[in-house]
Amino acid sequence: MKTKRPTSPKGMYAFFHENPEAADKAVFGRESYPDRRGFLRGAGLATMGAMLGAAIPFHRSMPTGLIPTALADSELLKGKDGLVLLNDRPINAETPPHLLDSPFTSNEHFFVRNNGGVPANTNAKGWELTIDGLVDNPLKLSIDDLKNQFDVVKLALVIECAGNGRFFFSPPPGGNQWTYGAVGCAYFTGVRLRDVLNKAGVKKEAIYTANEGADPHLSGDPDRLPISRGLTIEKAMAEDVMIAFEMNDTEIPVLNGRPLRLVVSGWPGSCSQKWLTRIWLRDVVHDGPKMGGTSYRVPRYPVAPGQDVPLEDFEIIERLPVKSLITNPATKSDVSDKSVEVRGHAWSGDRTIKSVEVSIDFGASWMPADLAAPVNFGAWQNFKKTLTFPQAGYYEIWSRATDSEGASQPFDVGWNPKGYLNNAIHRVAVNVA
Ligand SMILES: Nc1nc2c(c(=O)[nH]1)N[C@H]1C(S)=C(S)[C@@H](COP(=O)(O)O)O[C@H]1N2
Ligand SMILES: [Mo]
Repeated sequence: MKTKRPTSPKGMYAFFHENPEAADKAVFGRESYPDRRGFLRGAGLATMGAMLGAAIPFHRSMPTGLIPTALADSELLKGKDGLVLLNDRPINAETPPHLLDSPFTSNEHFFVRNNGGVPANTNAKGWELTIDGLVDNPLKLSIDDLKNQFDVVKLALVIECAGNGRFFFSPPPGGNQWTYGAVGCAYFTGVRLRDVLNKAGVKKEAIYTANEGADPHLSGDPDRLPISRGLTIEKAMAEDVMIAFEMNDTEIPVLNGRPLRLVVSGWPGSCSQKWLTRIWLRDVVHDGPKMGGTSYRVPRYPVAPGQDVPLEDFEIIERLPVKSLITNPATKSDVSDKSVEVRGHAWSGDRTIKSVEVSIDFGASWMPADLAAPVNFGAWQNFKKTLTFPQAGYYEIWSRATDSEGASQPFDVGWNPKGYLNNAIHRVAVNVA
């Protein structure tokens, strides 16, 4: 009997979780033996070994449903390096903090958050962007038109998923269990959204954009969009909001939206529509997929962990809060010297960072770190500080950023139903020898 990968909207991760035996059958072409459940033997093991290009000496201890990391990475995360796969359908993968240590994020290390599939055609040639709705002159623009008709700018911009840090909320909200690495700051080259909107002539009644991309819905229904988010006109006109066609001076990786995407620094990453095909100007708050319900929305008042909140009490997330990330040393690493250079980045939506402080005594005292100015508005700011430890032992290095409005990171963050906006102080554990 022929078995194949399931075509349900669920990925292998969800499938294995719910029904490991059926999942084994789908992947390895046979059922697990009832008495040897979880042990891969015979043809299944040989097939997997062939796919990996090597025998698996410890196959007896491989749990049912375990997808070898090497397979998952090579198949799904082409062009990416060292990311941790959180889901395969849709593809979601985050960057371990120590791989974000360079001042800006490389294409290989930039995280991936998809709500649907990846478009089959991502060729720049023939790509068309439509600007329509409440504009005086609807536009259809090729990527060459964008390059030829508007000022081309290059800016370092942060994209962060609003669910970054969801893993740490309790009770655990559903969704991708992002820890720290659903964030990156890369150089994007493109044109300012406001220049394009000004050329189209935004009518006075327009209050919101509706952004659309070419990615298919996981159901396969061509009439459904996996996600279509929008921006207030005010944010759409900000100087750092960009329609980008290059990332770090080369093509945008397919998984990050080749050949054209929005980059909306400081607001939820979901606003940065990938595979961008249309910007539609509307006189209502956009109501596309993932604009309503609990998607990218939080209660407008503090709630208790696990509390039920009526939908009408949710509001759309706009700017993201002040945050910092330690990228060196890696957590749980050994520090052999009594001193170490702490490095990291800090950012705050629509604001700049005024200071970053670090602590090695659980926040009893704080030391200012050296903080670089942003290379442009919308970029994160790098910080560093050489720390000396008084004696050997277990330490935590904490970082806390304060922004231009005086907001700083809390130790504990209020819970919300979907686990958004976790901007708690970053804590890294080290053993000083
Ligand atoms: N077309 C499209 N754009 C999208 C998404 C998507 O699923 N489809 N995901 C959004 C979300 S939720 C985030 S956090 C960012 C992530 O950008 P990245 O995958 O390049 O890191 O893309 C946004 N743009
Ligand atoms: Mo996101």
